[in-house]
Amino acid sequence: MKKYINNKKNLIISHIADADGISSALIGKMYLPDSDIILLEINEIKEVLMGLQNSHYEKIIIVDLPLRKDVRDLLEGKEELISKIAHFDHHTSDLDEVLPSYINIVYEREGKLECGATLLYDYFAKVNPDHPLSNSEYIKMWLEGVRSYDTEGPPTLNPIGMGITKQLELLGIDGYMSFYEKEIYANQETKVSLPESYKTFFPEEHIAIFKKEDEIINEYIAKVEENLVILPFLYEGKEYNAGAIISNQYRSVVGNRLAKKYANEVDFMLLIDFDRRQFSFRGIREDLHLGKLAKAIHPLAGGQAKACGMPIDELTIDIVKQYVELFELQKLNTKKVK
Ligand SMILES: [Mn+2]
Repeated sequence: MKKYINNKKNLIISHIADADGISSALIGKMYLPDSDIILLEINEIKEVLMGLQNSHYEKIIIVDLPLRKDVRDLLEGKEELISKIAHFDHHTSDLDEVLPSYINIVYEREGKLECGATLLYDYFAKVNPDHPLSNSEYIKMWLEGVRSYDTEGPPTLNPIGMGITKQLELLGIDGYMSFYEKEIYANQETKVSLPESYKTFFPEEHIAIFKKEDEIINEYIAKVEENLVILPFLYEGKEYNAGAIISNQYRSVVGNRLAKKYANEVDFMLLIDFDRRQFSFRGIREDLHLGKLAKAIHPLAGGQAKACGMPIDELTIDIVKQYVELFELQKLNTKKVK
């Protein structure tokens, strides 16, 4: 969790885990400068909201974060707190449930998948049509990159999205926010659509580092791949094979790349991240909704069809145990062969 608290009038709560959440926080801050910011993981929302009863905040914007059942239960009856909340989310895993009216999930519009940052920007641009940011072609292009990466997996279509995610890793959260804040103001007057080119959008020195980073990622993937274990999962009466690995970096790239590589052997990839105490599911199959599969295992799981997560806790620790057992077995067998 990362907090920027300065006794401001409003509060923006967003997702710490990726470029969508961080970009959303920046959009919020640029339209509502009088705001504190909290960036957090999905399982930290409850704790933060508990501390916000009777707070001085006038408006609480919650973006790119699903408000799962435990959070909704906590909010039940707390009308004053609820009345301050403006929620913008695109995660689909709770859509089968009966949701209270303060929950605002839009995952698709006009055939396009939305992300947290596009939803928040469209809202602010609509409410403030004359605001200079509302007509910024630069912002639209930047957010199209964020959207593409957040919702469409590794963007074959939008190289800007891929670069943005690398930039976030490169600059860190504060560096990313101050870089885009500066760029947005510098490009405010640009009225024509900039060319959607990787080369003109990013500073040259960033591109050079991205290339180096690509090499590092390739090495990283080759290393974690050695720990791949096939774990069976039962879901709706069918058995699915997960390609399980321990990995705490580059999770979307690692997950997607290995899901493609092992498409014949596994139905999806399962990344075990001990640092974040999270499992990440990544897949490429069209006929398997990983968000729903994960939800059948843990009520606090969630996400989309091809990318989702769930906590590592007492409900799911057996998966880790099973991974370790199979991993040891596999190691033993490889030794025997040798
Ligand atoms: Mn998102």
